[in-house]
Amino acid sequence: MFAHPTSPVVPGLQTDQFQNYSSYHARPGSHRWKNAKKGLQFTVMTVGCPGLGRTTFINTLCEKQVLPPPVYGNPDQAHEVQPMNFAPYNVDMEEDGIKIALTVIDTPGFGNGIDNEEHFKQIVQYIESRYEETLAEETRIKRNPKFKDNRVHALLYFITPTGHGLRELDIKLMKRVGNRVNVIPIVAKADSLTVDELAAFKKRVMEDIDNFRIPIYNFPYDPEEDDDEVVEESRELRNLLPFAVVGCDEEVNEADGSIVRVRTYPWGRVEVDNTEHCDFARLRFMLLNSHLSDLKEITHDILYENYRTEKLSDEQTSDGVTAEA
Ligand SMILES: Nc1nc2c(ncn2[C@@H]2O[C@H](COP(=O)(O)OP(=O)(O)OP(=O)(O)O)[C@@H](O)[C@H]2O)c(=O)[nH]1
Ligand SMILES: [Mg+2]
Repeated sequence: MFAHPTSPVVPGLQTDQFQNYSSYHARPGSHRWKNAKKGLQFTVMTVGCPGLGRTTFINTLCEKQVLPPPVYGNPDQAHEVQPMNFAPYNVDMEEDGIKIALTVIDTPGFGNGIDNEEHFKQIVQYIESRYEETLAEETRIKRNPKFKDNRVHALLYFITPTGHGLRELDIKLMKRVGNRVNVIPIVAKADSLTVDELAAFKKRVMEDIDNFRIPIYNFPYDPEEDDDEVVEESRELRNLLPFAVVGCDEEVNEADGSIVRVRTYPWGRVEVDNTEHCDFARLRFMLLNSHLSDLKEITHDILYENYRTEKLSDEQTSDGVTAEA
């Protein structure tokens, strides 16, 4: 099992270390890409309460409009609670010359009820059903060479920027799924908070994660085994958790010919790829570049392996009971 964050941190907006990531188009190569030549299947699930900016985030992440803008329905039906559903989107991307077959699974309707127990169950079931497919494939005598690995490698959990800390819903969901998937907590609509409020909010969220023993993906590293560069990078990323994100609503052509992705306000703008403004660029880089392989490996070697062991030992136990009866 991967560890909980060892110590709560006060991340704030760290401006100096991350200049490398601030450019929208220039992203440096990574030591983790050595074997990734053919293109990689990578699946991310986005979960968060309605209206927290998931659709906007997905489009910002993929650098194109993957999801259509929301269609607001008839106001007479606005009170009707829509059931949660799983909406997968496939996007072919290329990062540093590496092809990625990205699948984003959005979960519209999550958290819109008074009791969301059913939603927690459905999300766990969805993740487990993907493990089940892999297990069934592994146990076939003749494997399908075209088998697609549909396992969810990371779950981005959108935290409401209340300023107070985690809510019961956040704690419950992350605890329920944390031993099945790499949970990456993010502060949605981080522009709703001032710099100081955001730093305090991040600190509170990490304290809650620690106190409630919520298993999240906390950039595990081994100081003995890993290169100094990896250790340093992992520490920095851990200190940024939960990532503060802002979704882009406009692309602006600058006088020097560059394109800047922004969210505009009457008084100014937030540049979503600027690490001095939010953590989006750092999150994107780690997700689709530096830590993609790590997320896949942890999914396969630890999370799936635990599922497989539990499943097979449950089956053995029930066989034993049947045999004895
Ligand atoms: N201030 C701010 N507004 C945002 C941000 N991201 C999205 N929005 C706005 O929030 C509203 C909802 O955004 P969506 O991306 O549709 O949110 P969603 O989570 O997909 O919503 P549902 O699918 O309806 O649950 C839109 O008006 C967006 O423009 C952000 O980072 N900051
Ligand atoms: Mg949406």
